[in-house]
Amino acid sequence: MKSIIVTGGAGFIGSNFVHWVLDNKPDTQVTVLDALTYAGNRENLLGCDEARMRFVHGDICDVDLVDGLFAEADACVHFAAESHNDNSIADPSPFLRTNVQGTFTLLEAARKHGTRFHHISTDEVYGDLALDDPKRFTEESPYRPSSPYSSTKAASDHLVRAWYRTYGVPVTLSNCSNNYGPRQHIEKFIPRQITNILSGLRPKLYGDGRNVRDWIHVDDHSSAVWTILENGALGETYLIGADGERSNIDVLRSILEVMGRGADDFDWVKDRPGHDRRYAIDSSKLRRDLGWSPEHTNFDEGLRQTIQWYIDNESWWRSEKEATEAKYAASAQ
Ligand code: NAD
Ligand code: TDX
Repeated sequence: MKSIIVTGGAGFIGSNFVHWVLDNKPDTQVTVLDALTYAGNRENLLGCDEARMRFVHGDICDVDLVDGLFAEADACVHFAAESHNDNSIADPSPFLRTNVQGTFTLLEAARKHGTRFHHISTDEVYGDLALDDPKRFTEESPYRPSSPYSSTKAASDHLVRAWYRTYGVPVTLSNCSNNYGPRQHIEKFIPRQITNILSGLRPKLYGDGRNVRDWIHVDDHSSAVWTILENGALGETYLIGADGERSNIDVLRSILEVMGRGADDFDWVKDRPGHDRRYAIDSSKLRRDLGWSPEHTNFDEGLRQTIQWYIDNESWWRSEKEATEAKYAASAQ
């Protein structure tokens, strides 16, 4: 992989992936294609070796721009998306455009140029599990998305699979669990609570707080994606996860403890409509077939480092805080 396009490379996971590639794969050139929506930040790419990273400010729905970039690249790793469930409930329309129409635009370019295409998706396409269910999601789990966000991600997965089966586009897909780490937008659960505490606001917990998410450090997501890009079987889906199931209230109490606050120093707020109860990933296919394993499996340590990153980088998030909280206040969350 000498030359790759990374869509959404100025967002949370995409930018961490770009840094990971530049640090670990010295022969690879990266072209970032990103529209810099509210979730994208050019600063996320500061420190990248500019001789090996080109930034293109543009939209994945722009057919001519996408065509030109695909004409020159060996592969595309497609992270760009509208990614936040709560936003998708308030206004689904940009999710349809970017997640569905945008993925279609990229697939058509991959078809024309025969470009290797890796699609980044989410465990949320499989719906949710009961808290007491011993099962975890596998590649065979039925699609059962609950939210406008996850249904558009499911739609994009189906497009990618169809472009493989019908046109033979050389694709792979991965569906990953909840990521945490530096540079995650402060609308998301962990950074929202950290930056609330740093702003003198009380953290906010939805519903009964018992919903479970399966946390993975963003650098483990990056290493898994690279492994699939290099060695994955074409047409195949791989689930990515690191056995990190935790209830939201447990995660919040860990944040409160590390930040020196009391265990009950938070507010219970209105639940998310359609709120998925539990996600849990069985990643044995990826581990068995491709030999991948996660490195950052100490969640408490990863959480401490993440909290420290938000303390050290207040200028990165401060200007977004008021507007983000105003959006939540409008839905009593
Ligand atoms: P993010 O919201 O932080 O970043 C998305 C990026 O895409 C931003 O830089 C934004 O500017 C860009 N973008 C949005 N619309 C665009 C468009 N039309 N054209 C070009 N660029 C556009 O998202 P994230 O959390 O980093 O998620 C990245 C990918 O990973 C998404 O596909 C998401 O579904 C998937 N995913 C996320 C998680 C998670 O825990 N965050 C878990 C599994 C899968
Ligand atoms: O303030 C909050 N309080 C709260 O209790 C927020 C923002 C969230 N929550 C809950 C909702 C979820 O159960 O925390 C959990 C995590 O919420 P999010 O960070 O919004 O993540 P989630 O909805 O689980 O989706 C994430 O993981 C899968 C990503 O945002 C998706 O892009 C990814 O596909």
